[in-house]
Amino acid sequence: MLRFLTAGESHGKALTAVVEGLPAGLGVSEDAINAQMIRRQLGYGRSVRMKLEADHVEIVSGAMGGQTIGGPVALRIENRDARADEPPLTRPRPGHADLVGIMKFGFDDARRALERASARETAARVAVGALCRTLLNEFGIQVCSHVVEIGGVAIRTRPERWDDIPSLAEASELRCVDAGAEGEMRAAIDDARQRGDTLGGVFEVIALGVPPGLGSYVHWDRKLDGRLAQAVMSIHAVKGVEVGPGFEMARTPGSRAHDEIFWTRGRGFFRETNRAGGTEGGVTTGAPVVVRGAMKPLSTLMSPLRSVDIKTKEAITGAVVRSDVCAVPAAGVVGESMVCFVLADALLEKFGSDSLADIKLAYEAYLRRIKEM
Ligand code: EPS
Repeated sequence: MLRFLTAGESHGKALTAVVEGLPAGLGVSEDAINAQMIRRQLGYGRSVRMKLEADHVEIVSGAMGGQTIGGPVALRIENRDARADEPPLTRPRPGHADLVGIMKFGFDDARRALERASARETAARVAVGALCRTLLNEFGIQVCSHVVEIGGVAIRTRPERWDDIPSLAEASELRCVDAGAEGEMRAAIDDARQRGDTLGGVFEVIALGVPPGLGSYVHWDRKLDGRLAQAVMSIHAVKGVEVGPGFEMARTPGSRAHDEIFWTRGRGFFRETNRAGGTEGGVTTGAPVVVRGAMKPLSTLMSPLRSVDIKTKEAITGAVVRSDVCAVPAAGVVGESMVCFVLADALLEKFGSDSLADIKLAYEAYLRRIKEM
C-alpha cells in the first residue's frame, strides 16, 4: 500500500525520501513536517551535530496547492555538515556497522559503511512519518512517545490517563513524564559523558484513537504487531521491541494477562485494561497501541573499546568521532514516525487508498457498523 525509501549519507549533500501510496487530497505543508524535525533534534545528551544542523524539509514533488495529488512525494533535507574528503577510518567501533560493512562490501575505509549506517538517516524517516501523521490526524489518530528508562533509571510514576502523556513528555528535555526520574537520568548522562561512556534506554510510543480492525491475523506478514516490531526494530541501535507490557506478561498467569470484555448499550464492547498493548491476533482492538523500543548505548565511545586496525591488524581501540552520549529521546520521536508509517499503511489497506474523501466515507461507514454491534 504505502512504502518509502530514503537516500543520502550522513555527510553527503542531502537526505532524500520518496513516499509512495499517500492518497490524493491530503493537506501537506513543509511547516508541519519541520515541526516534527525539530523534535528529533532535541534531547539532553546529544552531540554538537544537532546544533550544526537545522533540519529543514523541502517538499520536492507529489503536491500541488498544498495537497497531495496521488503521485510519489519526494522530500529533501540538506546537510549543513556535508564533507567531501575525510581521511580513511580504519579502526572499526565495536557495536557500529563499521566492521560488518567493511567485510560485506570489501571496503578499506569504514567511512563507506558508516556514512549510510549513521543514525542521521532517521531525519528522513521523521519527515516521512510527519506526512503519515498528517493522514492519521485526519482520522483522529494521535501518536506520541515518552522515555521510560535511561541508563538503568526507570520512571516510577506516569499519568493515569494516556492523553496526559504527550504534554508532559513535550515539556521535558528528556521526554520523560516523571520529573524525579528525569533528574536522575540527567545525572546519569552527565556521569557517562565524564567517563567517555554512552547510555541506552527504552522509549514508549503510544497511538491514541486507533480504530479496531487494522492489521490482520490471516498471514504472518500482515499481523500489525509484527509490522510494528519490524519497523521499530529497524531504528538505529534498537535491539528489543515489545507490544504493551509484552515481557512482563510472559511472567504473569493468563488470568491476569488478558483484557476482559464488557458491553453496554451506547458504549458497545469495551475493556478496562490494555495489557495487550492495543492488538489481539495482530489486529488493533481500539485500545491505545503501545510499542516499546529498547535502545543499546551508542557505539561511539570517547573512551573507546578494543578493536583491530583493518589495514595493519594491530590491536588498537575503536575510532573516536563526534557522537551523542544518549539519543533515547530522539529515538522515541523516530519510533513515533515508524509507528505513524505502519498505522497509515494499515489504515489505507482497510479503507482504500486513492482519495482522502473516499477513504473518509469508508471509515465513517465502518465506525457506524461497529458501533451498532
Ligand atoms: C545523527 C548524526 C550523526 C551522529 C548521530 C546521529 O552525526 P555525526 O556522525 O556527524 O556526528 O550525531 O549518529 C550516531 C550516533 C551514529 O552512531 O551513527 C543524527 O542526525 O541523528
